[in-house]
Amino acid sequence: MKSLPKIELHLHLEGAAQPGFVRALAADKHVDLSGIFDERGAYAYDGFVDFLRVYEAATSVLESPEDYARLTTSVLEGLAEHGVIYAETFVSPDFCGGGDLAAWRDYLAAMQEASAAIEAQGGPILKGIVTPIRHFGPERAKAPAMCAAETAGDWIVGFGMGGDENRGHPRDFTWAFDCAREAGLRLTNHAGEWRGPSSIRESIEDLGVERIGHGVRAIEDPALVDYLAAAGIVLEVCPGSNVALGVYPDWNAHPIAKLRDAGVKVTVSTDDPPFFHTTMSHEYARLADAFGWTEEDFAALNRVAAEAAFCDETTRSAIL
Ligand code: ES4
Ligand code: ZN
Repeated sequence: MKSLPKIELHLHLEGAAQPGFVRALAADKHVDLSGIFDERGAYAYDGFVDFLRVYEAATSVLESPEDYARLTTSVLEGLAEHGVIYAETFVSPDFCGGGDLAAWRDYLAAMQEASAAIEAQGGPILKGIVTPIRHFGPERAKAPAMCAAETAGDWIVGFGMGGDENRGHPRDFTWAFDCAREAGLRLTNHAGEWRGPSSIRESIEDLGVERIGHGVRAIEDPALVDYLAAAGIVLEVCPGSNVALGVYPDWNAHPIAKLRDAGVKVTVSTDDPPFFHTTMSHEYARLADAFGWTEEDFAALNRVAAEAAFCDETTRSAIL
């Protein structure tokens, strides 16, 4: 599975930091992060809201553009080991400079340089999606939207909200999404993971997104499944994340195969791989076990992902 070429569209940059990477930074800075690891050194959390807390604690040791450059390099080296040729990563000005545009530009330059260096060596291509954090509230989503609008271009290609889906409604964030759209950014939103079909419908109707982060609970509404298929809305499905966080009890119960077979454009990603003890090769292997997917299925999956990628056409033709 490792050698098959793979495209992933839903990867949180800090969420891809290996525990060892975070522990090394914490040791350098004399920060005590022992509370977020278990006895074997893995991230330890209890459920989604606690996951977000541990995630933010781990992120707290990433304090400078240099730290993000090191993180970007380390993440891309890990992706290369699993055959990933192209990835889109969620990055937040909330974590990179606290929403300040000048600071964000420095963080962005560091990530972009690290990514260009890896790409120049024949490694994976990386693009960024600016993410506001839903549980920080609609007011705090405005700064990331303005940072995104100001830095939209070859590397920042999209805008997509993460965080706690149970807080508020997509429509609370229309200002931020309108700002990003007007700057030419492509849009996605986390929906249909912790809330049901209405959350997906609201993301499409109220925010105008063309992709949905997760979206798997569309399966609870057959009319919505038909609509997603007809409209060509793309789902960034993260099955290992869903199983690890208990959205579904096991891989066999996951709806990805049913969604695909109903004509919905599904793609596969890892979300926050070390938190969920997964990699892209692991996702492919579990999909092969659970649903009998073959190399042909994975090639088709990657074509859908390449078509749905937010990059420009030159990059798309390089990954198709
Ligand atoms: C998330 Cl804000 C954030 N970070 C990482 N993973 C996530 N999943 C949902 N929101
Ligand atoms: Zn996510």
